[in-house]
Amino acid sequence: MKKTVQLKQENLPRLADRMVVPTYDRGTAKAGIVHVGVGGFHRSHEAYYTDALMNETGAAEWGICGVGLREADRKMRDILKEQDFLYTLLVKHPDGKAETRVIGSIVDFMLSVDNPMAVIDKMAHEDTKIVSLTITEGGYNFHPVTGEFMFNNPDVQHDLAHPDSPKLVFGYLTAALKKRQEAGVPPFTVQSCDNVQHNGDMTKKMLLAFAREQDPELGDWIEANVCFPNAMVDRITPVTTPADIALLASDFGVADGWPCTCEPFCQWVIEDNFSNGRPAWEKVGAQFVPDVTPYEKMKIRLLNAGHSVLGLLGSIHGHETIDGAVADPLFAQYLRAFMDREATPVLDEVEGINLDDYKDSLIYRFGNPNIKDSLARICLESSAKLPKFLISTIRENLAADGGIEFATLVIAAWCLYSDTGLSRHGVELEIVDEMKDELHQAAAGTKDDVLSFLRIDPIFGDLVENERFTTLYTEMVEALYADPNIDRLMEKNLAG
Ligand code: CS2
Repeated sequence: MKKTVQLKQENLPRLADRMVVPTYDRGTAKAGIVHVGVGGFHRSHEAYYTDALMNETGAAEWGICGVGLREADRKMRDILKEQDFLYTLLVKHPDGKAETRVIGSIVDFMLSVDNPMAVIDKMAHEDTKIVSLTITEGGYNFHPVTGEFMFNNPDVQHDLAHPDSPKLVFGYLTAALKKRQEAGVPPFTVQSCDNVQHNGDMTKKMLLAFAREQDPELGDWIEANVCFPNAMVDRITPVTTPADIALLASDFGVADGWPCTCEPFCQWVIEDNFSNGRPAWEKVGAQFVPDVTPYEKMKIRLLNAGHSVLGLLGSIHGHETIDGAVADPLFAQYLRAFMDREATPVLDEVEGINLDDYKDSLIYRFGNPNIKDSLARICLESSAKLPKFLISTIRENLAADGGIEFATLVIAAWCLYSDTGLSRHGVELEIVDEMKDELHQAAAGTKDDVLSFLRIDPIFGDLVENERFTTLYTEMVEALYADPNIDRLMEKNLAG
């Protein structure tokens, strides 16, 4: 048994016989990318691609400086800092094999809460060519129905009043771009890596709304000079567990305080639209295409929505993980029927992709028994996810007279879930959502007003006025409240 070695730069040579380690010179790597929102997904995806590229070509100008905008980011920053920002990526295959590699592309990590100006200066530095984002679906601050920037968010008001110490990403981007404009430094690209359709266009629209409110001329300069590539991002990345940390120590002899686990599959389809250069990520598997629209819609409406279908129905049933849910034939059948009958009819063609094969591959990926992606993670922040993943499909099917039964049951289940916070067996569910109280209150009103949950305007908008939808929802929510046996209602949809 090998002695356990602490993950650190100076120990990399000792670790090289146990796993793949960076071969490039991290000491001289510049941070060409500043990334806001270093969580599991960034670490399994963009940081992974960038590390692979640095290994392949050196690419010393494309290191990553992580930025955390929340106090909650301190824990990861502290742990990563202790290990020179290195971490292990643990790629888990369905057959039980685990591949490990040490990722070295993150070369620094700053917390804006400690020093907002330092973060603005870092973004404004001429070495920074790209500011990339994983700020979650909710971070874009747009109204799901109107698509407009929400100025009534108190943090936005704070940022407009305090341009030197903002709280939100738009305040940072605006302040940094202003400095670059004043100093005559070319602007960075703003690259969204979140599951939002047209994520680049959406980021641009939101940033322009905010920047124009602060300084209309700067807004014009941003519009004319800054690129916002759209992208489709994909890699299932469950929450790191103590078992992952223990496995690395026992099987590989590595002490890593916060490794990252993920599935083998990985995809990144990006529009080649950058203001100030970019890494040659195509050398390590990313695809550059002229228009990413069909890819992103396909991924969000099938994979992410499929996750939400399993997540909410599965939570009420009492399943705990995605692989557990798809191993249940009723859930597997329901998922496929949702994809085939409701999600697919409103998708566009994707050149070179056979949608049936894509759906088969999703079910295979979801079934990976070593990923153990928890339904609690999937249901996290459903209020930000469902409008983008699922409710858009309902809207488009209502407009096209398509089927809505499979998706509507998920909304009814979400209401019960938000109201009782219990599975059908009375087991307490872990609900984490920025709108948790509002969701709970609205759901609890169901007994007096059956449409109470649908009256949450920033989620459902005018859907509450659509009779076809509300009639079906009413039937389903009444049936669920009478008997939370979700399986019976799933079977009914499948039979219908
Ligand atoms: C998941 C995503 O958050 C969710 O609900 O659907 O995190 C999903 O695992 C990734 O987008 C996969 O690429």
